[in-house]
Amino acid sequence: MSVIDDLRRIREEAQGAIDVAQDESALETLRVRYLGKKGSLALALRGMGQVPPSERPLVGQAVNEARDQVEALLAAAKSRLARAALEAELESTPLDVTLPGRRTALGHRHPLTRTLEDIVAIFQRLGFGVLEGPLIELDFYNFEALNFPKDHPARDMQDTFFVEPESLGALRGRQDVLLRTHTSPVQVRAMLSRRPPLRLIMPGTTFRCDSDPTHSPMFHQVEGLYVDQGVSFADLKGTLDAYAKAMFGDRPTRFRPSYFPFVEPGAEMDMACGVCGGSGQLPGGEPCRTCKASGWVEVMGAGMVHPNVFRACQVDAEKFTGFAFGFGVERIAMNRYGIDDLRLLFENDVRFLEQF
Ligand code: 2NL
Repeated sequence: MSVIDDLRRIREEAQGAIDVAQDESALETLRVRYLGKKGSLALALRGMGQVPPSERPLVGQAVNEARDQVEALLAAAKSRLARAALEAELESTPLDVTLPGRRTALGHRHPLTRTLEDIVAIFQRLGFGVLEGPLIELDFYNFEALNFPKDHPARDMQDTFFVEPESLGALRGRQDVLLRTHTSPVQVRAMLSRRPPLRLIMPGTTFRCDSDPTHSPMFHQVEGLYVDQGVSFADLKGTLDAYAKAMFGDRPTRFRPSYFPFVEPGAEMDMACGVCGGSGQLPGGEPCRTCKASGWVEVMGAGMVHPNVFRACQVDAEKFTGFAFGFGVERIAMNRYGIDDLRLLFENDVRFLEQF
């Protein structure tokens, strides 16, 4: 029976070839040669035409058996090769599992960011939301709406970065585009776009023409605003005292009269000096340099929102009152981390930053 003979010959030949195959691609070539659509077994099946019908089931069964056997040989060879490859790798590249791992260098947040996040968290606990706004502003939001007189020195090119009218694209030619000098324009935008009650802090980057060991042309501020019916100076004192105690520890605060065009009355909040404990003197008896022997350090400026500001921001000054405050973030971070030159904060020298 020639088909059966063919099948045996094919199987024997396949076994010989599979036994000596050296890699998986050789096995694949053999699989195609014997089991493929145009392979030896397929060819043998064509001989079925000559097989008498009565013997066809028997021959069919023999073809199936031959196919199963070749498949089994291929599978066995494949796992033999995989095992051999693994053993070869284990012998050639010894792996020392006792070696300590390589530590990944972890970065950390910038000291200024950490300070800012702590401030924000405290005001959030006191019920304030957080709002941000554009860094490039219009004179209206940065000065006009905040009751700055037309000839106020802050509006001078000496103090404020104006954006070149040639570089303004759609706003080309305008003389009133500037880098915000404080975060107050965000509060103006908040009052114009929302209705009271407003209880918001506005952290962010601000810009002034100033550069020396204590001034950077780019710096950061947090301002806050609380507008509702019946907000009083007592609310201002209680809120800001609670912030100062949460941020700096349980120390006395005091409020002194001060002037800002956007508030009336205006005040400066001081806190007992953390270095001399408020005495103005160091243990040795020499005067405390941190508070210039006064026993107090400035924490922030604040005041009741000026009626002119409410008018410009379309808040009904007959119905609503509000307090606002503002302070710089760099000075707090420098104090906290003992940094003596503000510019170090912005040089991004890793040798400096990794100390915190
Ligand atoms: C300071 C003092 C202050 C404000 C900021 C403010 C904003 C609006 C209305 C009223 Cl829209 N006031 N902000 C008020 C008082 C003081 O900042 O020394 N900042 C560094």
